[in-house]
Amino acid sequence: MLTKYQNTILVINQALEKSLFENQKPNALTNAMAYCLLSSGKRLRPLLLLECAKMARSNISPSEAENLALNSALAIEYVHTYSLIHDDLPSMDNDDFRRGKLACHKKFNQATAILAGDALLSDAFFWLAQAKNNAAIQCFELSKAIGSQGMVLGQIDDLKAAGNASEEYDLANIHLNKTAKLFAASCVLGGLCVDAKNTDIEALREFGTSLGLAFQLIDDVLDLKPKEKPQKEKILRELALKHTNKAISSIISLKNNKNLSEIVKISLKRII
Ligand code: GRG
Repeated sequence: MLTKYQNTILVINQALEKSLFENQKPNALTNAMAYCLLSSGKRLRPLLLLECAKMARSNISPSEAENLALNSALAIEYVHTYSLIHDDLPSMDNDDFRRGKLACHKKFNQATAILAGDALLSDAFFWLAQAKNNAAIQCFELSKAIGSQGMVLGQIDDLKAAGNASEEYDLANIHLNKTAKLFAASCVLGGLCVDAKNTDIEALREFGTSLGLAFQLIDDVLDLKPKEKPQKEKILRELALKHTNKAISSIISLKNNKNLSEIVKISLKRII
C-alpha cells in the first residue's frame, strides 16, 4: 500500500518478530501473540511514530532517528494489536476474522485471546521503558492515551452507545478516546524519541488527533449499512475532510513535513 514506506514497514516487521522471541522461548502465549502481532496489519501507527521522529529530529540523521524510535514503535503496535484482539471478543464486537485470518479467540480460545492481549499491553511498556530519550514521559503519554482517560474509556462508551440507540451520545468524544488518542500518542512519542522541542510535540499531537478522527470517520463510512448511506455518508465524509485539512495545517510550520502530509493522504485514501 504505502510503497515509498515499504522499507520502513519492513524494519518494523523485522523488529516486531525479533522482539517477541528475544526474551523467551516459543510457548502457548507467545504463539498466540505472534499469530496476531505478525499478521498483515498496515503498521500505520508505528510508521507515523517513526516518520514523526525523523521529521522532528535536529542534528541527527533519519536512520539514527529511526534507531532511537524503534522500541517505541514496537510498543505502539503491541498496544494496537492488544486492542484489536480484545475488540474481537464475543463480549465486545464479536468478530470471527481479523486481518484476513481467524480472530485470536477463534484460532485459539477466549482465555488465550484475553491473555495474549494482556501480555501485549504489558510488554508494550517493557519496550517503551527502554526508549533512549524521555522514557518516563513516553510511558505517561501512552498510558494516558489508552487507559481510563483514553482508548478503554472510548471503548466502553462505544459499547454503551451501540447497546442503546435511543440515547444521544457524544460520538466525537468516543472517536477521540477510542481511536484518535492512540494516533496522537504515536506522533507525540515519535517527537519525544528524538527530544523534539515542546512546540513541535504539541503540533504533532494536534496532527495525530486530527488524523485519528478522520481515520475513524472514514472507518464509520465503510461500516454504514446501505439504507443509512444516503443520510449519513456525505456528512461523515465532509467531517473527515475537515479533520484531514486540520491535520495537514497543524504541521505546516514544521520543517520536512512532506512525508507526514503524504501519509495522511495515503492512509485515508486506502479507504476513502
Ligand atoms: C478493546 C481496549 C479495547 C479497545 C478497542 C481500537 C479499538 C478499541 C477497537 C478496534 C476496532 C476498531 C474498528 C477501531 C477503530 C479504529 C480502527 C479502524 C482500527 C483498525 O486499524 P487499522 O486499519 O488496522 O490500522 P490494521 O489491521 O491495519 O493494523
